[in-house]
Amino acid sequence: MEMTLRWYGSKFDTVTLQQIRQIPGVTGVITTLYDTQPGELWSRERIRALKDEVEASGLHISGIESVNIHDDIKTGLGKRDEYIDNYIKTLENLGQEDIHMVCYNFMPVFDWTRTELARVLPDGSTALAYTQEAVDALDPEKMFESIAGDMNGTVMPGWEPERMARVKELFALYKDVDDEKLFASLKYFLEAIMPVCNKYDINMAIHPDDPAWSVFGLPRIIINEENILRMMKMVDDPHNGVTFCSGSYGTNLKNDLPHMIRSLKGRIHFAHVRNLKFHSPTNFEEAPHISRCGSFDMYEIVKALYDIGFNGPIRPDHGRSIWGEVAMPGYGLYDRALGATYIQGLWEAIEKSETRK
Ligand SMILES: [Mn+2]
Repeated sequence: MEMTLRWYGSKFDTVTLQQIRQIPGVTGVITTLYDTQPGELWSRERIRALKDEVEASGLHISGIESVNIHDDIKTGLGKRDEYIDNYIKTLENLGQEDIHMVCYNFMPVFDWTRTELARVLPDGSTALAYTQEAVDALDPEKMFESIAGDMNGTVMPGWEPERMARVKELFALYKDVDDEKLFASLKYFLEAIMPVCNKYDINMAIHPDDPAWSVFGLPRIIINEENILRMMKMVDDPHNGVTFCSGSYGTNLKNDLPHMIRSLKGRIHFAHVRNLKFHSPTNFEEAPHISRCGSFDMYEIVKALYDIGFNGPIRPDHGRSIWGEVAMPGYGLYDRALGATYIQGLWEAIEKSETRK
């Protein structure tokens, strides 16, 4: 595995490449062209400039999170072929710049969903949190307004104001889209991009839906082992793989995370490792990474990744806001840096106990 950190680019991130470079063991960043819109073609020049900037700091680009998918591709409507064509050209440009891992998601309308961006924990830190009761009480069109005030002046991925201004229109677009239709659209998309992925050895890593169930009546398919194995089988190519995000699959306590990791051997191209603390099955917050602070056995999760020979980029996921840092919720420096060293500690212990027998 390679330890990485997500970075949104110097124009958008409060964390600098120089700071990331000083986190022990972190050698790469997972980044994106944050100001591009879904469906837009990424030029080779812009990718090259981003790469040069990252490399000047002594780091490198370990993968892209994300190249977002246009809604026409997800719904199978409108200009989907044109947008897929742009996606293929973007992958080609990334491949030519020696970038070989692309994370994306296939969630309708809303990206990940939280109901609080700054729940105060007993130690005084704040964390992102979710309660189903709060979602059920909310008009989906008001979802954006209800959290916009907590973004610390940043723009959060999936919650761009331009997108949220169209939320009514987006709901109408997905009116006739159910799970089967979404699976069919995903298959169509994957079949179209696999040739370019094979040509440039680009691993596609779909991010799970978060939370891993339907919200506001919208279909969600990347939620459990059964569905993800269906997806692997329907386009059976090693480049069609997943981002294993423990915090997203883990929102559903029925998901056995270490078991899922083992069943996806060879198809996990990227790992997000984080912990959640549950107060009830539908009320949880994003806990510090270490096992004792949350509900997951992080040792078992990292051990499963080790056991399947996972060798892709791994990153700590959302962190709490601690030590007075003001940053994009979930994406401050300090708690993620603690997560990165903790995960590496687990990995070293597992590796040594396995190889010194
Ligand atoms: Mn994730």
